[in-house]
Amino acid sequence: PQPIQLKDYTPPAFLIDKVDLTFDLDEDHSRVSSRLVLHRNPDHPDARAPLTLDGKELTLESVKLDGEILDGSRYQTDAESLTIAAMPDNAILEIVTVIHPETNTSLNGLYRSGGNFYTQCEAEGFRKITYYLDRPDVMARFTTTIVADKNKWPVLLSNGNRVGEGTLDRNRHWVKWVDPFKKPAYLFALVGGKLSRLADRYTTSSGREVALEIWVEPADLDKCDHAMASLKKSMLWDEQRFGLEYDLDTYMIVAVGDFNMGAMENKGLNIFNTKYVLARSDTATDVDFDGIEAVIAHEYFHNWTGNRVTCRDWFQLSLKEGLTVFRDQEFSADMGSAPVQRIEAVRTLRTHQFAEDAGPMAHPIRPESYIEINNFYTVTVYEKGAEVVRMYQTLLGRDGFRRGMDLYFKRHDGQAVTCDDFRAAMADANDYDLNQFARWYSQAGTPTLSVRGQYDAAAASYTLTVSQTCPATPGQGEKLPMHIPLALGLLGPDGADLPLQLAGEQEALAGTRVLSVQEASQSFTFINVPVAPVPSLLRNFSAPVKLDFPYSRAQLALQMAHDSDAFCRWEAGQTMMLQDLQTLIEAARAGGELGLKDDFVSAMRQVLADDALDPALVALMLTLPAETYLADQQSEIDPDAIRAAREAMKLGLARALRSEFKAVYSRLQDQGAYRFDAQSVARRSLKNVALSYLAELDEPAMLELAEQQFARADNMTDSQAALTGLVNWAEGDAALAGFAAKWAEEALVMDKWFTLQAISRRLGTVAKVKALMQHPAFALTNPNKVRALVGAFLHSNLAGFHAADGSGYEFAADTILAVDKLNPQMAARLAGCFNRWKKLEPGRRAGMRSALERVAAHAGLSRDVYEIVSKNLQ
Ligand code: HT7
Ligand code: ZN
Repeated sequence: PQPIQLKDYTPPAFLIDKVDLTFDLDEDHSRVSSRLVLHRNPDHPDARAPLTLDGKELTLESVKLDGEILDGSRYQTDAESLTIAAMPDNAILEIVTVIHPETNTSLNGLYRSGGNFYTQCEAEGFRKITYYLDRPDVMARFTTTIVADKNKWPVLLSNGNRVGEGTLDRNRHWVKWVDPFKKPAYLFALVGGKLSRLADRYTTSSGREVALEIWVEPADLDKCDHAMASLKKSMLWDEQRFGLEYDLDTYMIVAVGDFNMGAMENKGLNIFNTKYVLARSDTATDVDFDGIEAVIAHEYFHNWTGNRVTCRDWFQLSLKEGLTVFRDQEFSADMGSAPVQRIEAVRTLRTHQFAEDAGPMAHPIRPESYIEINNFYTVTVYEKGAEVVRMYQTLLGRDGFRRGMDLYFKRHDGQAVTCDDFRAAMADANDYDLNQFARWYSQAGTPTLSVRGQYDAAAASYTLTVSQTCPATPGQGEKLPMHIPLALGLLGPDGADLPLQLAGEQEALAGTRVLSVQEASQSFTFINVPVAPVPSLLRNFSAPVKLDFPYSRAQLALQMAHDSDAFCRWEAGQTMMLQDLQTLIEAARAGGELGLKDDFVSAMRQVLADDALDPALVALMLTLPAETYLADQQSEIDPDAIRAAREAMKLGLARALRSEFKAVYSRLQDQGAYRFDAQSVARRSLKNVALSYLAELDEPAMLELAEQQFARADNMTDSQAALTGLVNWAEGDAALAGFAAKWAEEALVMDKWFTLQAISRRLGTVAKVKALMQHPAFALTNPNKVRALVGAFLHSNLAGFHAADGSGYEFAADTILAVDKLNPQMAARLAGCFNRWKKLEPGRRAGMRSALERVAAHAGLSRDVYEIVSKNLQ
């Protein structure tokens, strides 16, 4: 397959003003009739260009041009398109196709799930429904009529407003929808089936009444309240923070159990993975509740950042995704604890995006080429994209960022635009030069910011020298300096912030300030600094970079105890933890002692004893980095040494701080009835972190704590935490069996059961995962199940997947090939498990290479998997 290149972008030859669709849905096929009103695009370079419509896996029944049926000589089709060479400048084109949602396992286009019909059209699914200009810069007004059996599919939904309905012969009925807003085909949606509705209302700030509807399988109606509350909060927040109101009379959310991603922002008719809608305190954890709030907000926010203003082409994906993730992160920060949200976002970025940036799939947030666009819905485009948007706000301030957003909407409402248009709005609204900032869109790789400090006692000045480098990435050898906002403070000996005054400035400012780093190497001198300070750098993680500063252990301990910036406080603890884990990994490789350092243990003891700290922050400070993150810090990965080191640290801390953990656990144990609010979540998280340490101790009394919590828990957060502690011991077997028996009918809870075992150090083996794939609750066609069991094992169980006998690699290859036949997009996600292969020790490297080669050589491999394995083998 040939890559598609950003530099080859050309505007479409035709534009579509209006689309009328009629769907005739049935059990063994469905018929789609479309009527397109088109005109030639004056911006296209060739005024006689043919019309080429995208179409895949369609059976064409008829083509009519301006009322005349075309015979086969007037158009051409191939596997991916339909072309009409002789086209008038204005035309009405009517096309009838037959499709097979009932056998569509890709979950892309129109498909069936649990008997119902659902669509997924982003990025290029609409072409599996009918022939169309399936590209985001073609925006049209859609009308959709759905015809189906009244009993089998009583609820028929599409975008916009319902304008009519009626009955037909043969027990069939129809519903007609009109979407008044122009939209690209990727935002089209249709749902048909037996669904129940939770209804509510929202009045916008200008007084518009909006009907809110959440549609789910009838048995799930009691799990929609949190999603509805989250939706209303999101609507209010977007009005208050960005002055953005909802624009249709109805906002519908539909939940489906078979879905490739988290959710989809189709205009007026969002389709969600059930995982991001359904929650009851006994079935969903605090993390699930948080995730639902964030994803509901994310999809709602897309109505402006993505739908009203969309992307010109898929290379611009971060225009809508980076911006919308930034918006949902800001929302979550306002709903809960801002520092905790920020630290969690940084953990995600470091664990997943830094790894992507350092591997064979590294790409800038605006990629320059792709083979399969579905492979570019990545942590780089989403999470690093959000960091890039955040940097505008850090450089311009909140008000400046808002001015830029206002100008962006004023200029581009109703348009399909580029990342440069967004950057221009930010620059123009603030009269700020963002030319160098453009490199964040074109350069891949994680920059390293090396900072060195020099205190001059005689001059009472402190000079920071800041240098930046960025490693080579595939296809990009040389990198130019980036425009980096470096937020910082200076701490005095008591850990308090010193006033900050740069040379040449008249006054000192308190707290944090943002330096604009633009050169490869640059110095900043602070004056009137009374003592040698400890620099508190990259506050609130002001840029997606790696920081290198030679902190002493004492300086780290000071920051951990006193830094006014919660991120830096956490970061100091992480730095110390990583240093010691590194020492332990080396010791494990050399077969040495795996003991902990006293200063680290004391620093952690102090964190646990600090009553003034938010318990959620304490919990985060005590959470060890993921095995995969540790692997990414190694020049050569030894999975067993990493596992041994991480376990030694956990057990060492559990032993050293046994009484402290016990006290924290007892203090936080009794919390009354479950509540989902920031304070309760924080207390539960610390309690359960304490339990996770205590459960490491090989003491019956400690396991009894977990058993009691498991038996008594009235909520899934506590239940899952207790089970997690138990599964590593034989006692876990009875608990696992009880859990499965209780929750056999709850698909999302069974996902947790699969994941717990897949990542358990005791149970997470190839043999166990294979056995679990035979469990009646598992299905290879269901992405949630595949992610929960196979995905968790391949991506999150470093030592299990990298078993020395290579069985993990053979299993991965077999499963990727099996899933590829059903759902290429899912298979490509699994194939990412090979991305670190070149860094493994030689024996495992050879095993991974041969598994990769086996997949690459497989006949009929999808474009999706081909792209991942071929880039790995380059
Ligand atoms: N914009 C949505 C992306 C998405 C998607 C992409 C490819 C295939 C399936 C998909 N489902 C959803 C989700 C979002 O970012 O909001
Ligand atoms: Zn999105």
